[in-house]
Amino acid sequence: MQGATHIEGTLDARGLKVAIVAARFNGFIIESLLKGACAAWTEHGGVAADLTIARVPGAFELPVAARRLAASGRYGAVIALGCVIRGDTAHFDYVAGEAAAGLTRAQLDTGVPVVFGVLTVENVEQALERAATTRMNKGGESMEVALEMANLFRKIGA
Ligand code: INI
Repeated sequence: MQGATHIEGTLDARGLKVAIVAARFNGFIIESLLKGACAAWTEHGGVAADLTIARVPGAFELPVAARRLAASGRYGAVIALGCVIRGDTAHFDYVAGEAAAGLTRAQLDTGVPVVFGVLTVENVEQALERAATTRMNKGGESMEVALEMANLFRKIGA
């Protein structure tokens, strides 16, 4: 609407600090997501020194680490990368559900954007499809969400 104040975050990584917390479980998928996220970071002008990458055992550990990183006040956004495959586990619903609920809580508790870069898929094929490094994958998409949200919050201010 004309006359209204429109605010939107850009994808500019310059001057921003972002943290990624990545699970080691299903590591072959996670490394591809991480590659995608790092490629997007560089593509949008980010420098390596402004990016922190923390590792946790599995998706279930992502929320507590994401919350700690977010609460540190050092980052404009935090990205959680994980991969939960239904076929692998009877506790898929617990791991995936708690990761989603915990990451939501982490961002609401801290006011820092926490991006849900967790694949929740039926099988390895679906995971590989979403993690392919030949094009923008879930890791790259997650980085772009982090940049947009961090820049939006910079515009909104405290
Ligand atoms: N963690 C994952 O990230 N993905 C999975 O598919 C998975 N499965 O299949 O169990 C998984 N389990 C480990 C879990 O995240 C915790 O690390 C573990 O339960 C210890 O808290």
